[in-house]
Amino acid sequence: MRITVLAGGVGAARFLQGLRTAYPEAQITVIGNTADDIWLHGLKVCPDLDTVMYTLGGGIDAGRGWGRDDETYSILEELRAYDVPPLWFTLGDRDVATHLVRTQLLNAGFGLDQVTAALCKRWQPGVTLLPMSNDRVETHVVVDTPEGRSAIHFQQWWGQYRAELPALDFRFVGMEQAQPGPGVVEAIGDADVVVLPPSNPVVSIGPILSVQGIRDAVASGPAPVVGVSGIVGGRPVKGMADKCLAAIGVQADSAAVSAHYGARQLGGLLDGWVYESGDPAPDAALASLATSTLMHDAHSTAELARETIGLVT
Ligand code: FO1
Repeated sequence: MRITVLAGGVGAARFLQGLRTAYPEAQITVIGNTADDIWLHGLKVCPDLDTVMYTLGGGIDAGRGWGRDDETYSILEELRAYDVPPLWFTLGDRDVATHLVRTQLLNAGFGLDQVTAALCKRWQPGVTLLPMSNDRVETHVVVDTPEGRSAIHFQQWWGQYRAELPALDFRFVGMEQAQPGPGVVEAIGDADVVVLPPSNPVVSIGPILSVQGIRDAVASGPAPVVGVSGIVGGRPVKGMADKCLAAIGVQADSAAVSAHYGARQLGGLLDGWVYESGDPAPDAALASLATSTLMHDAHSTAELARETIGLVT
């Protein structure tokens, strides 16, 4: 079976662990969000690609869900000593090695897809990890500060302000010019099933679907499309999706998120929707499954993956 997953960071990476366990024979392709990417201190950082790569490769800091395990912060301390901003992004020493390799390869002229494949040679994630685009796209958040209205990088809004500054708008800077990365549209068209895992619908799945041609490929492709809610009891299981949904006028509940993606029968994307038992049911046009969506251990995560794929295949 060929399974293609559109992925953000932590939630998607955990779901992918379950998917790999539940379907060891499947060919899994992951289309990763790169709109969270940021250039820092001359280095290209790709948080969502790295979260997927480290998680599936066994190198993730399991407590945080991002960054390297057994991490140290000498570089960050030195940057602090030099008072070189920005200091709100926690750059770990081991993680910096990844960014150094990535940046060197990009500077040598390789595309982000090739660079990601090179990094994955070390981590062997057991999936094919494709950036949504090789072109630079960055999510910026329009906020009001005491100094006036401005657009700040998503990572600053997320990391420094903990998404507490109300987001007035999200802008995917560079999106108009961005082309899908090599293999991305093909991975959707050739899939037996396409999955929208429990990732942030606004700033993780949103940018992927906004790259020219990707939404159309998902909506008009032959494969059934199934989504998993990352909202349980009106709150995100992890992260700050509620703040992002509020900014685009979507309620933080599972049914509202499924309506945001839309049922394929009604011109949207989804054929199926998996959501937490007890949460509001989605539109009857969708095949749906109310179950336990909390991925507390390897067993429950694999079970969720099995139920998700089983709903539409
Ligand atoms: N998240 C934070 O909240 N604060 C950080 O300082 C931070 C650093 C960081 C470094 C590398 C990396 O791969 C991820 C990092 N994250 C950090 C996570 C990241 O900001 C978000 O979780 C994702 O971009 C949202 O999907």
